This record gives sequence, structure tokens and C-alpha cells, in this order.
Amino acid sequence: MNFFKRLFSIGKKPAKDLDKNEIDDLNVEKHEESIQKDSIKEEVKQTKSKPEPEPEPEPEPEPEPELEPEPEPDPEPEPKEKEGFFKRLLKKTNKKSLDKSLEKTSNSFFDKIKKAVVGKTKVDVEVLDELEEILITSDVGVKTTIKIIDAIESRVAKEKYTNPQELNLILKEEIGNIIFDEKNDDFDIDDKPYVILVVGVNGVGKTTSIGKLAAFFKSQGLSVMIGAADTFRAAAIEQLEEWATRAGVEIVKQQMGSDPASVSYDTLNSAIKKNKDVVIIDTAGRLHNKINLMNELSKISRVLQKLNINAPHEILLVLDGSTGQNAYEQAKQFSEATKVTSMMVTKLDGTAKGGVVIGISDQLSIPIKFIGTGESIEDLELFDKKDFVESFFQNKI
Ligand SMILES: Nc1nc2c(ncn2[C@@H]2O[C@H](COP(=O)(O)OP(=O)(O)OP(=O)(O)O)[C@@H](O)[C@H]2O)c(=O)[nH]1
Ligand SMILES: [Mg+2]
Repeated sequence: MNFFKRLFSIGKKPAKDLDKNEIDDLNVEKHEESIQKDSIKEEVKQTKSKPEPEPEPEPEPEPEPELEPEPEPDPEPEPKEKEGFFKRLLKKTNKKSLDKSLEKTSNSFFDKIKKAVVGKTKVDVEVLDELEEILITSDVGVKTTIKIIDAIESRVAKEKYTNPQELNLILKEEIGNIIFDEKNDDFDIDDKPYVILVVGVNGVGKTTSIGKLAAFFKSQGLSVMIGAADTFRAAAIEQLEEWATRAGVEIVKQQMGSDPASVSYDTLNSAIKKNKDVVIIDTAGRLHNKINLMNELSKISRVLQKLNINAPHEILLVLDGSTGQNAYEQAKQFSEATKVTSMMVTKLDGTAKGGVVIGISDQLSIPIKFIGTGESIEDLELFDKKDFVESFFQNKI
């Protein structure tokens, strides 16, 4: 339904019966909607005509900061039987929980689409126009939306006559095609401990996710050690300690204000001595700018590499899905500042902005490995594209 039809369906009261205030309200609403629609159109136009931006020049490498003398690492322990560590992470998606998490996203998306196709017998330009707007306002992002619409447009043109119900199927397929999928659920490494550095802005759910991950890895038969390298505030260390207790894993910490790189070094050192399988390091979310962020994260990585040249094996970026386009911006900024290798999208429960997963995954070409579906220790799912799309399409046109 276009904006005018929507406007006139409000209240279902004939215009002549409206009093002056109601007419004023409607005029303001009409004006706001037309501004929003104009700005979406403008964004689409600009994106379609914008040339690819020049890549930013590589930042000058920072001079090596002075590091406190570090103890010589202990000799590497004899590796255990290697095949024991080619571990496949197994977790069947909890469909009920995923459906519930994506319920709001799915309802809101399909409510809009149903309105757009009502009374239509075929998918025409008007329906595609509405669909474009719906995808953008569902946080899929402009570039990814254009890709999806282009793909649908060419299929509709080929198949000549497509009814709105078939659109459901086409849309599901195209969304499935666009989600970046790189199967890497395996811990295909033989130089344990496998080190995961967890990064992300404050409040996105890093510490909570570390607790969930620690419990999950433990349930997979792996031994875990976590490092409290968010030394910015005392509460952060205590919070991580609580999660370590809940998950039943060991934690390495220092006092508040200490050097995050030093805590990271201690954690890996201790994990090597204790022959742990996985190390997960928490970091502070309060990094004021890209340079600070880059310096801090590269210092942590350099220090870890003194103990294991491949560490960190993974830089896991945590994003809060309920922030929609902000999450997308953060993903862009972090991946420019550091070599993010995987992502976790949290708080998909209780938000209608789950469409952001599609755009982030397409635009960054970095695998989303995990999603957060609640505040409890078990509210973690391994991201599976097929299951995600199924839950997204729990509603139909
Ligand atoms: N609903 C929901 N809440 C979550 C999820 N993950 C984390 N949270 C909540 O998000 C809030 C922030 O989580 P933290 O783990 O403290 O986030 P953080 O990134 O470590 O924050 P800082 O340490 O301040 O940078 C807490 O209230 C968590 O319970 C999730 O998947 N779903
Ligand atoms: Mg934290």
C-alpha cells in the first residue's frame, strides 16, 4: 500500500468528519512520511550512481610500544594426539528458540509485504518499489537491498507472470543466496590453545557472550580459559568472573587499570601451561577512536604472538542486532581497524531489526558464527544460514 493509501486508512473516518486538529495531525504525518520516502529514494539513487570509494590508505604502523620484560615462555608442551583437536562444533539449532527470537523481525517484515501485495495479481513495478522500501526499512541496508531487488526483477522478467505468493519463494531464495556462508564450524587447528579475541563497542554483549561461549565449548568437551583484558573498570572483571563461575571455567585476571596486553599474555601463558584447548579474551568496549582501537588490539595480538605466532586465531566481533544500522556501521569500522575474522550478532530476541544480519553478512563477507538469543547462558546458537532463513520466513506472504 502506498503512503497515501496508508494515510487514508488511518482511523477510517471520512475526511469531511475530521476536526481541524485531526486534519493537522494527518498533514504532519503525511509530510513526515513523504520526507522519509524521499530520503530512502535519494539514498537508493546515490548508492546506485555512486562509484566504488577509493580504498583508504593503509595506516602507518605505530612504533612498537615499550613492553614490560616478559618471562620466557615455558617450552611448548608435547602436542597431544592431533586428531583429537580437529574438533567439529556440533549444536543443533534450537528451532523454537530461533523462531521466537526472529518472531518480531518476521512479523514486522511480512506485515509490510502483505500490505504491499494486497489486491495484486502479479508482481509489478509498484510491488518491487514497495519491496525495496520494505527491505531498507527492515535494516537490510541499501546496497544489499538493491542486489536483492535486481535479482528478483530479472527473475520476474524471465518468468513473465509471477504472482505475489511466488514472490515469497523467490525472496526466500534470493535472501538465502545473499547471506555470506563460509563453512568453518571446525576448529581446524593443531596448535592449541585456540585463541579467540573478543571485540566490540560497549554494551553489545561481549562479556555475556564469552560466558555463553565458554559454556558451549565446555559442552563440546573442550577445556577453556578466559582472560579479563577489559581492565577499564572493576565491575567488568567481576562480571566476567561471575560468568566464568557459571560456565565452570578458569579465569585469569589482574587488577583494574592494568595493561590489557599483559593480561592477555598471562592468560595464554597459563593456558599453555595447563594444556587448555581454548582461550577467550574479553576486551574493553570503550575505545575512543580508530587509532586507539587499532593500537590496543594490535598490541594484544603482538604480545600473544610471542607465545604462539598464530594467535589470536580468531578476532570475534560482537554486534548488537537490536541497533540495526548502527551495528552495520560498527562492523564496517571495526573491520577497517582490525582483521575481524568472525562475527556474533546478539540480542536478536525482542527486536524487529533482525534483517541487519542479511546486510552485514553480505556487505562484509565475514562469517557470522554465532547469534545471541537471550540473556541466559544457553541462549547461543551456531549461525546456520538455512535455519536463519527458515525462521525469518516463519511468516508467509
Ligand atoms: N536480550 C538479550 N540481551 C543480551 C544478549 N547478550 C547480551 N545481552 C545483555 O546486554 C547487556 C550488556 O551485556 P554485556 O555482556 O555486559 O556487554 P559488553 O559488551 O561486555 O559491555 P561492556 O563491557 O560495557 O563493553 C546485558 O544486560 C546483557 O544481559 C542477548 O543475546 N539477548
Ligand atoms: Mg564487558
